[in-house]
Amino acid sequence: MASDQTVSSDPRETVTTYRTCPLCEATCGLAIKTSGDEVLAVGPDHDDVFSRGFICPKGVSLKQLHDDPDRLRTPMLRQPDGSFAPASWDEAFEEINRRLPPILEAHGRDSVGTYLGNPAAHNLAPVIYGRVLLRALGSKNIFSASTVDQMPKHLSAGLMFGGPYRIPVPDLDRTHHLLIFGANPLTSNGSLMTAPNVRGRLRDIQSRGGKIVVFDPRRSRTAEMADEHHFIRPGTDAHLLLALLHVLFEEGLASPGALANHCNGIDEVRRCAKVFSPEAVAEICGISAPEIRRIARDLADAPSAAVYGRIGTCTQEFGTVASWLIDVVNVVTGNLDRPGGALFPRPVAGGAGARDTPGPGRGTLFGRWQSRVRGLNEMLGELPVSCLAEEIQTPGQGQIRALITIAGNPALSTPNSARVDLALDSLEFMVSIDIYLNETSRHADVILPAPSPLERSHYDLALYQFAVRSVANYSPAILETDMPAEWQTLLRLAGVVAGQGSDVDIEALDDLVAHEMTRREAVAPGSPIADRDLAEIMGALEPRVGPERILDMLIRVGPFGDGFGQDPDGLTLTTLEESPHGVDCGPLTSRIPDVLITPTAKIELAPEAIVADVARLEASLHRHVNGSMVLIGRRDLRSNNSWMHNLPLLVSGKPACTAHLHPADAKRFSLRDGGLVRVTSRTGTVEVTVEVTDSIMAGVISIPHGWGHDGEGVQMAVATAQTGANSNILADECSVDALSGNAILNGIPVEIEAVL
Ligand SMILES: Nc1nc2c(c(=O)[nH]1)N[C@H]1C(S)=C(S)[C@@H](COP(=O)(O)OP(=O)(O)OC[C@H]3O[C@@H](n4cnc5c(=O)[nH]c(N)nc54)[C@H](O)[C@@H]3O)O[C@H]1N2
Ligand SMILES: Nc1nc2c(c(=O)[nH]1)N[C@H]1C(S)=C(S)[C@@H](COP(=O)(O)OP(=O)(O)OC[C@H]3O[C@@H](n4cnc5c(=O)[nH]c(N)nc54)[C@H](O)[C@@H]3O)O[C@H]1N2
Ligand code: SF4
Ligand SMILES: [Mo]
Repeated sequence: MASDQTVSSDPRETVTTYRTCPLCEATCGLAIKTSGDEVLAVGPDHDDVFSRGFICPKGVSLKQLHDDPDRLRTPMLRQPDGSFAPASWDEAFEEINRRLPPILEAHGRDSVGTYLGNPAAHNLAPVIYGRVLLRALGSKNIFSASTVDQMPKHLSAGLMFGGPYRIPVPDLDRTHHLLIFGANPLTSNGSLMTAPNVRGRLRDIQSRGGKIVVFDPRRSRTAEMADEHHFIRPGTDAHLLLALLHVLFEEGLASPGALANHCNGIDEVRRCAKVFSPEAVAEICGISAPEIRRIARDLADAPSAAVYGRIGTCTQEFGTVASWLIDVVNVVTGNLDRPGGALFPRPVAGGAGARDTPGPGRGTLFGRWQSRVRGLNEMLGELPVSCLAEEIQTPGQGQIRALITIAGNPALSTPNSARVDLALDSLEFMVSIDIYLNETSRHADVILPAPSPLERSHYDLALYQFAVRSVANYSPAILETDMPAEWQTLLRLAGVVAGQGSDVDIEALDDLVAHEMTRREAVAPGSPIADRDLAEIMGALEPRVGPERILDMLIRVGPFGDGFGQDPDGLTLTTLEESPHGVDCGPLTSRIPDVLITPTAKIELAPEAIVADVARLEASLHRHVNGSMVLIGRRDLRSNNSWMHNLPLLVSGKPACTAHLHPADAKRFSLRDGGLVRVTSRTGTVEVTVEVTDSIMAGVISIPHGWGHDGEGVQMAVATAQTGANSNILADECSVDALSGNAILNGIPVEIEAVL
């Protein structure tokens, strides 16, 4: 153990350990005080190299999460009368092995679907071993939270830069001008932009004379601290971004500089922007033409600038086009790939993805297969979760008859959740790997729990891929458990679906996985171990097993790694184990052209598929702006999608699930503050308490997602007692972003009326 951790052999003595918070993308350093197996307190790690003492209330709540009596400690088996009873791990796996393989045998691999939820991205086990399970299963019916989240960004980055994970992030710590579209990092703590303490980092922009401009239909906490906030009508970011490009081209302000040599398609972009003059979009966006022109000029004048967009730009009607245009504006203003602009991250354990390789790559393939019922395209090996219910409910070859959910709550978090709920109920068999008996897992036949965050090791393999600096922080488990680790559960399940029975040799399977992943790294372009003997490399990783072995390998072949002896000063997992506050490998640096892996080795500024979708955007210019209402979401600092509402610390005080409405709309619909509003969309109706506020645009109603824990059988006493409704009853599974299949969760047409 590292020198500055307090160690003690007396179990009653207080011990402080440092670890990274796994709850959101900010990767804050926590200091955890324990005595024996009791958690005394969770506070900030002031010496964390990245967060330097910043944390939010969710981090503090890890103690309550660990202690939560409703958190599952043993597998749960459905009984003949429909109730659940605790079971041993062997019993649980025997039941799975009795029920799942016959379905696969009778109906083929596609008859078993999988849904991976958000916490799976914050957890080494599913990030590494989830893939193993999916490969063993071999089903096309793979779904995840990505298609209610960021798939449009993967698609645009894949087409522009060649790799779906080559997503530029704003260089927060050096930029002079930050344009934020549809993100509220002061509340969300940042997304596709890993940066703890966004407030501090934004303040620093202001104190070095820079400016922050926010476009949001709500005056969010981020908008409040910004230098400028523009209310924008939901779903019109692409219109505005094209208008900004229009001005940049028209006024001769486009200045890609050296990037011009690395781009195809700038003229095509110019053509696309032609009809989107500020005058043409002003009414649609709700921002005046002179303002749009000024915003474009300010952007061009800034010494450095970055445009950044998130949930509001992805989960909307023109998600892919808007996500694309954000990077196009960064290129056209010369800000992509330069300090102070938007840079490609360089993750420490990034493996091949973090390496620069000259010359062309293979690019990214999408749409290799389609969903059975609606014909929506595959992206990154998965299908849009908006199709999940219909794939369960529609009979025929390839129908989903059984489902595995891993750290996901689609019954609350995905569109038309009333239908999802019915669909889950109709499955022949369902397994949930989950820490709660909640809206989704209540439909399962077997629930397999996972250790608490303090009982497992942690490294943000996924989120560091979007970090604004190259940092690395590894946290060992600090408390013991007799539960199997989640990676072992995933491998055991992989054994079952591979037909190897309920008690596969986990160690042997893990050896295979580690061997295969290392082999793949060895043959990847530019690999530092290309000429090495694989057996020797595997030997160097001993005696590590499980996620640690693979993590060590990824760090060592990564851009800062020791290359298995090639650079004695390079990083290994051991270095990180000796650095409980993390290792900082510095700010991001330029990576173009060698980061590009498109077939042309250039930035494809005008990918054909996306340019074709601009026609749909053009058609929308002729829509009338009428008096109808649209629904958007919002996030609350003390909430985390649907799953942390059982922690008293996070739900005390004023209810979070309210409907924000502008005073003019309240008057128009005879609604009063504190009264109930009935909100109806094509898919359903909810009733929510009204909060009248001028922080929201007229014509827009905002309800946060993830609430409504009153379902029968949900075993979350605190959450169930909270008021609130499930806003995804209103989200329409039939309307998706045309290109990516991503759900539209913002800008949903609704009707509202007072509940009398
Ligand atoms: N209307 C609307 N809907 C949205 C959004 C929106 O903005 N508006 N946002 C979308 C976004 S961005 C996302 S990411 C999704 C999130 O939706 P999901 O990915 O489905 O995630 P959650 O709803 O947070 O549910 C997480 C589940 O993981 C379980 N869990 C927590 N920790 C662990 C663990 O360590 N191991 C295991 N096995 N399970 C664990 C929890 O108990 C819970 O069941 O929601 C989406 N839904
Ligand atoms: N506290 C907290 N933190 C979280 C989460 C959480 O649930 N709670 N969830 C985590 C997850 S999974 C994710 S993906 C991230 C998301 O991170 P963010 O994207 O930063 O989070 P949101 O708060 O959803 O911000 C989206 C903003 O877009 C606005 N908006 C809605 N529609 C539009 C539109 O059409 N155009 C524009 N320009 N704006 C629009 C909304 O008003 C909102 O302020 O947060 C992560 N962090
Ligand atoms: S901001 Fe995110 S990472 Fe930091 S303490 Fe809060 S939940 Fe944890
Ligand atoms: Mo998300």
